Amino acid sequence: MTIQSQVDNQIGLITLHRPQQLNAINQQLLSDLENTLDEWRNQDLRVLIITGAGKAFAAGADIKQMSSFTAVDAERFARAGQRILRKIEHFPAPTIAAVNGFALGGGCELAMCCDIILAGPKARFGQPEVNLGVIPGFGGTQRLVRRVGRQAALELMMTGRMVKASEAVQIGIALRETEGDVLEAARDLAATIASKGPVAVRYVKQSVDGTDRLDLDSGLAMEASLFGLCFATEDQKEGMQAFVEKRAANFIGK
Ligand code: CO8
Repeated sequence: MTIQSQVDNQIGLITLHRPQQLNAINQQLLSDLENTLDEWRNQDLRVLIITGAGKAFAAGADIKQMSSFTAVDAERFARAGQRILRKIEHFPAPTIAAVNGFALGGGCELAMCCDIILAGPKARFGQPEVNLGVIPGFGGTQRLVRRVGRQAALELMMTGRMVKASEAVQIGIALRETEGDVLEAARDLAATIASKGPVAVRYVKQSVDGTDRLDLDSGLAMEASLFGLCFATEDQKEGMQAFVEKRAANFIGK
């Protein structure tokens, strides 16, 4: 297997696992990733964390595999990658990328599909495809612009420059740089999110995702509907009752 997956206290952890090749994303890894996402999609996960084994998060799509691609192979690979990364973006539970090292090319694109990116001290982000005579193919030209704006995205993609964690935070690729182990920080963040009302957390994501495709009035209407739906859950009753009784809420996700 090119990935390792485990679930602990309803927090799923996917570790990209081709450390000798800096977790370069090949067809097998994409397929293993898709199988796990499909399997976990309908499980009651509260958070999904993605990280990399060894010194990389993922140093991009597998250049050795791609070097012999025809145009048709390359388009197919890009489409498969985009489809699978979209599954991460649309994963029902919140997702955290714990970027432990190089997140380059397809690796940076994968991280950008997660709701929150935490950058460890050794994290390096970049879209170096132009060094190879190609462009990003797993959504980089679209998602990097949305994260950092057109100018900064163009500079990064036209020069292939790598940025350290601090600059990644400053321009908006990552949320924050962690002082110590990034996976530990991701687990702490996941535990905090997992302790909240799980249905409400999912609705927050669903509502925020609407900003990509809805005008403000439609987005507000969706928010109001989801707000109303919360009142059909046991968790809303428990959450408000617990507040009144000055105790911690015991959410069950229903
Ligand atoms: N693909 C395949 N193998 C890789 C990759 C990669 N992207 N990155 C690293 N490796 C391999 C190296 O070849 C090496 O293997 P070996 O020991 O067998 O020679 C091993 O990992 C260790 O790498 P290095 O010795 O190079 O390690 P360094 O610490 O010296 O350097 C770097 C680390 C700077 C990260 C360097 O490895 C590097 O520049 N890697 C390539 C980065 C890159 O260009 N990534 C973008 C790839 S293109 C892409 O992602 C497009 C995505 C969209 C695809 C669309 C489908 C068509």
